[in-house]
Amino acid sequence: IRTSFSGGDFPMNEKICELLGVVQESCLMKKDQFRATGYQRAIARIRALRQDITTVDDVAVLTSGKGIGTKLERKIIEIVKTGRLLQAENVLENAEGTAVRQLCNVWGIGPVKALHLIAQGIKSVTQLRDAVRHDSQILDRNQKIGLRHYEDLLLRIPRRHVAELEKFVRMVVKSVDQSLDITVAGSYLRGKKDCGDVDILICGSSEQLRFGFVKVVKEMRKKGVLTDDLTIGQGKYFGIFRFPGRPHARVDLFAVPHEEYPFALLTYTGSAIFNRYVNSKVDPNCESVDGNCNRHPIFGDTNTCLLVAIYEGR
Ligand code: DCP
Ligand code: MG
Ligand code: MN
Repeated sequence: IRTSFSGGDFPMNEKICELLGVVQESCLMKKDQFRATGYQRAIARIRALRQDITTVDDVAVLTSGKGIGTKLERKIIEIVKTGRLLQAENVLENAEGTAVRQLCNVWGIGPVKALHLIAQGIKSVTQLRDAVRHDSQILDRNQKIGLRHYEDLLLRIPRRHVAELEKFVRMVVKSVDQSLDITVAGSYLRGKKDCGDVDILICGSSEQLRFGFVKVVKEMRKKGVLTDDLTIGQGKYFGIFRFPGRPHARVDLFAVPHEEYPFALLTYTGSAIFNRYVNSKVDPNCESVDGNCNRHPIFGDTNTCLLVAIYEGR
C-alpha cells in the first residue's frame, strides 16, 4: 500500500497522523468511540505543531501535557524510531486487506480514507463508483479526479511517452522564458523502462521562476495538455496530462531556483528508499524506514548506487 508523499514541511508528523489515523479508524469500525477519541486528540495535537517531530525527546515534549497516555506515547515512539506501526499494519492486512489495497489504488485515497469507506460498506472501485453516483460528497475533489481516471492512472508510462512530454514542456518553457530550462527527474532519470508519473524540475533564477512557473502551467493548460489540476502550491504543481490518443497520466512540476538545483535533483531523483537511506545517515535519530536499507545499500538503480558510493566516499 502506497503511503503518501506530501513533500510537505513536516513529513514525520504526517506519517504519525496517518498511522494513528489507521488505528483510529479501526477503533471506530469496532464502535470503540472512547479509544478513537484518544487517537483523534493526539492527531489534532500533532497537526497543530509548527515543527516536525524527529527525536524521542520531541515526542516527550508532545506527550508531557494532559491527554496522551503512555500507550499512545509508545506507539508514537515506535513510528519515530522505525517509521512503522505494527498495529496499523495488522489493521491493514486483516480481512479487509484486499479492499484497502484496491481503494488505495485510487489517487488521493490513503489507508485512513479506505478504511472509512469500507466501514460504510464500500469495498471495491466498482462499489465506490456506484456510491459516488448517489452521494458525491463521500470523496473530495482530488479523489473524484483519481476515481475518474482510475484505470489510466494504474498504467505505467513508457519512457518514450515521457520523452515526448519532456520535449513538449521544454518547448513551452522556452517560449515563456528562454533562460528557464527543465530536467525530468524521478524514475525516468534513474533509467526505469516505465514510470508511475513524470517529475519535472523547472530551473531558473528565483525572479524568473516567480512569474515563469505559473505562466508555464497556464500555457500547458491553454494547449489542452493538462486535463486536471490536483494541487497547486508555491512552486509546486501536481496534475494530470494527456496527449491525444494516449491514456491520462500524472505529472509533477517543481520550480527549482539555481542555488537549490543540486539538492532538488538529488531529492526528486530518489529513489524514495535511497532518500530514506541518506536521511538515516544524516540524522542518526532516524533509524530509516526500511530497516534493511542501512545494511544493504543496493537499490537496483545504477544512478542511486553511484550516488551512495559518492556519498560514502568510495
Ligand atoms: N520521494 C521521496 N519519498 C517518497 C516519495 C518520493 O523522497 N515517499 C522522492 C524520491 C522520488 C521522487 O521524490 O524518486 C519522485 O517521487 P515519485 O513518487 O514520482 O517516485 P519515482 O519517480 O521515483 O517513481 P514512479 O515511477 O513511481 O513515479
Ligand atoms: Mg515519479
Ligand atoms: Mn512524482
